[in-house]
Amino acid sequence: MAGFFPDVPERITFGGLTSTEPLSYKVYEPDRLVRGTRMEDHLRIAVCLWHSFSWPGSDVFGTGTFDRPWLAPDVDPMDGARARLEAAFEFVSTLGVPFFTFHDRDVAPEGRSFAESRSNLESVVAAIEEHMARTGVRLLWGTANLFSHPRYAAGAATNPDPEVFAYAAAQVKVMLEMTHRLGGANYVLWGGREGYETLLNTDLRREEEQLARFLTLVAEHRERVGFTGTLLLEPKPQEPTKHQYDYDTATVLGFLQRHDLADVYRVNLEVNHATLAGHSFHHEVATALATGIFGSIDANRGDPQNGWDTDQFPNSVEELALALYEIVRAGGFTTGGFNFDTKLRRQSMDRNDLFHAHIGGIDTLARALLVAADLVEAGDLERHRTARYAGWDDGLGADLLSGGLSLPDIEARVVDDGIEPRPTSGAQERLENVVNQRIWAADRER
Ligand code: XUL
Ligand code: CO
Repeated sequence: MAGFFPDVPERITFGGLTSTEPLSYKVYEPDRLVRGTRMEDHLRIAVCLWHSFSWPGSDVFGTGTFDRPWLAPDVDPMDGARARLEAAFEFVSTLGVPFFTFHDRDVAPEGRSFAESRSNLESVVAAIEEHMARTGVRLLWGTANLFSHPRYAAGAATNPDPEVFAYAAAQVKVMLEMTHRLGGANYVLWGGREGYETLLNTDLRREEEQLARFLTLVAEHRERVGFTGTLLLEPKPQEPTKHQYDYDTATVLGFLQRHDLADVYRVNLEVNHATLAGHSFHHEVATALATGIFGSIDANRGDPQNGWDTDQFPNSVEELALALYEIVRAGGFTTGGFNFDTKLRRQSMDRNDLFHAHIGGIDTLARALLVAADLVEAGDLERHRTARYAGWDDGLGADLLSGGLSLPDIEARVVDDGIEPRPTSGAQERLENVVNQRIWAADRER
């Protein structure tokens, strides 16, 4: 195929587990029905334009290593932006996944003024519109980059300078409108520098108030323009800041409830952000689902030996199967999906490494979905959980929850009824065996 990936077939197809073709899916079959829903519609996979097409492979010790001609210093930035879109849409449609995601500044260069940046973005969005119409690829979410430019060094909404707040608010207004124009299913706000480097110069009370005002303005504008997609906050505990306010799901929920925003915002959970917060990814997904703020997922993982955000492609079926079990059990995504906010390793400099990385991640998700569907269908975990809490459905449990009993009433009941609780097994190891059995069996046909 001509274009940026000349030696890749026009479409990555399903080859199956015995295939020796590296550029084929081993498990992912978009049309395969899993519990009555197509695999593609369960997973709603997206490719991100920033790490995959706008990052040159630089790190804090070295410059870019990747073959990304549109990023070369002698290329006019707007010509580069158009070339990048050609390559990105070629990639996404060859991969055969339904969605992409982008920040305003990944696709269009920053201008010399706010108005010039907006006009750059408008013309690139017009080109995106054409690529979307031509390829059928859709937008899972848009977002504004409020962390790269030096003006945002001390945060965007939480900056001590109100002019920075205003600039960021104007930038989000534009990008929310662009996301709406492109039919985006969600809009994400990752508070990259909404946090602090040192408490010695930070007014926590003011910064919380500023962030709440900012998010209220965004929610109001969503209504004003009639954007029906979901607004998502992306929890992360730190990096680049020492501390990020959207630390984890529970912290975000508390913040939303304090500011009457819990009905409007949901969370975009990232696997390694959970790890950095000292949680399992399973914990973050289960917490978001239990509290009604689950939205979408960034599927990239960390490295267990590193304390920073390596953004690696997912490769653990177990980790994702546990998360997908919660998602499938709860009825699946509504507007969310799995976004590959993933980075190649710096040495993966062949063009095709981008394909190998995504294919592996997508197959991992597909296989995790089969495990999750099997676990839901078999019902062992659900039956155990239901039986474990059965005491709360009626009798004493229902009376305790109804609010009709005071502590003295409860004491009397313990004495009068001769209550003597007997501990029962939590059966953790048996349940872990159930999960493993399904992982080992996941490829039998259903
Ligand atoms: C950073 C991160 C971001 C957001 C979008 O850790 O995950 O790429 O997903 O701004
Ligand atoms: Co992310």
